[in-house]
Amino acid sequence: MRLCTIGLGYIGLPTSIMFAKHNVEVVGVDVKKEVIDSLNNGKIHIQEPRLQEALDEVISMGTFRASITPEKADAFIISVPTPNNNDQFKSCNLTYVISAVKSVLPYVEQGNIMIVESTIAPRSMDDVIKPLVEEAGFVVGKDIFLVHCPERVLPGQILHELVFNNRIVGGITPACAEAGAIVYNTFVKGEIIKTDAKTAEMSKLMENTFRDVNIALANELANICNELEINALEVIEMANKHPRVNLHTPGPGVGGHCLAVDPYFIVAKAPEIAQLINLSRTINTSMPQIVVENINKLMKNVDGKVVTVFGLTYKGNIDDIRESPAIEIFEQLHAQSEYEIRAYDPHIKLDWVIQDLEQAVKGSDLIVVLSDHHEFKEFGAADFISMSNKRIFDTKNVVKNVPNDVEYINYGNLYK
Ligand code: SAJ
Repeated sequence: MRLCTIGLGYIGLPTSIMFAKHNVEVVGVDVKKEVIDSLNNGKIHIQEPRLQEALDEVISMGTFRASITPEKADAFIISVPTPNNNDQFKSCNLTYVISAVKSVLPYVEQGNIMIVESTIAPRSMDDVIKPLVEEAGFVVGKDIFLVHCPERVLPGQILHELVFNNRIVGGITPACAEAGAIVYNTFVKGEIIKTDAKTAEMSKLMENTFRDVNIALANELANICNELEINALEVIEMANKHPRVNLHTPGPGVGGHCLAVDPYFIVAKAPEIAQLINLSRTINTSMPQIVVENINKLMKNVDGKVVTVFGLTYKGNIDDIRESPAIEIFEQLHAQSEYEIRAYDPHIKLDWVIQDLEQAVKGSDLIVVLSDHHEFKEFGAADFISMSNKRIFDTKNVVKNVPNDVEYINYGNLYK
C-alpha cells in the first residue's frame, strides 16, 4: 500500500511513521518547508518519547519521506488542526481540513480511500467534505471511499496508544467503513469498530466532553464544599469507592487543545439544547478567576508581596502551554499588579520562566502549584528554608510529605 498523509504535527507525524514501520510506503506532506527539511534530514520537530528512534528506523527502511506537495497513493490521511472560530459559540473552523482535501483531490484516483483524522464538528463529513469530493466528479462509496477516523491518543504515549487503542472508523457508506478498516488493520491491535461518519464525529467529541463535564462537576463540588466547610477531596475519594462512581479531580481549570476546544463544536451545532455542555465550559473557564480570588485571600494578612507560581503547562510532565489555565492565572495576577509574580517550571524553557528552585522560592510569601509535574511531588524541608512565609497553595493536590513548618492549602481545606 502507498499512503499520502497531510499534516505532520503531533498526530500526523507519529501516524505516518507508524504506517512506515509496518512496510507501508509513506509520503508525509506539510505546508511548512522547515518541517519537510528537518524530517528529510532525519530530525523530528516535535517532542514525543521514542519518536526520533522510530523516524531513524523508517528512514533506514526507506519507507518514509516528507514532501511539500501531495502525491498519488492508495490512501490519503488528513490530520490538520481544527481551531475554534471566533464566533458566539466558538464553532469548528474547517478551513485547514477543506484546503487539505482540495490539495489532494487532483491526485485522487478511482478506488482510493480518503480519511479525515482531525477532530471535526458533527456532520462535517456529510455536509462539507462529501460535497467537495462529489464536486470533483467522484461517487462516494463507489469511486472513492470517504472515512472519518478520529485520533484519540494521549500526548506522551502516542506510539503505544496508536497501536493499542480501539479505533472508530466512520464511513460515509458501509463500503467506506470497510475500506477504512483495512487501512488501520495494518498495525492496530485494539478493536476496529466500524460505524457511520457522523457517529464517529460525535463519539470523539463526547469522549472529551465527558471529561470536561465531569471535571466541571468536581470543580463545582469544590466550590460548594468551600462554602459548607467540607473537604471536597475527601468527598471525592469516598464517593469514588462506589463501584459505579468516578468523579474527576478539581483543579485550576481545563487546558490543552482538546477538552477546552471540542465541547464548543457540539454547542455551536445545537446551542439551545447543549445546555449542560455549555455550562460546564463556563464553570471550567471560571476556575482561574476563583484561584486568583483565593490567592488574594491568602495574601491578605501577609506582610510580603512575592507569589511564586509552580508550573505553567496545562497538565503535568509536558511542555505544552496551549489553553493553559496556569498562564491565565499568571496573567490575571500580573494585571492586578499587587504582587511580585514569579514563574517556575522545569519543563518550560523561556527567559521569563525560572529554572532554578532555590531562586524561585527565595523570599517568596506563597507558592501556588498549578501543574502536576513529577518534580513537584517531593520536596525536602531545605527546599523552602529561604521562603519569607512558608505556604503552599496546591491546586493540583500533587505535593506529598509537606515539611512540618510549611502551611499546606489545597481544595480540601481552602475554607480554613
Ligand atoms: N483535568 C482536571 N481534572 C481531571 C483530569 C484532567 O482538571 O480530573 C485537566 C488537566 O489538568 C488538563 C485538562 O483537564 O488541563 C485536559 O487533560 P487530559 O489529560 O484530560 O486530556 P488531554 O487534552 O491531554 O487529551 C485528551 C484525551 N482524551 C481523553 O482522555 C478522553 C486524549 O485521549 C485525546 O486524544 C485528546 O484529548 C484529543 O486529542 O482529543
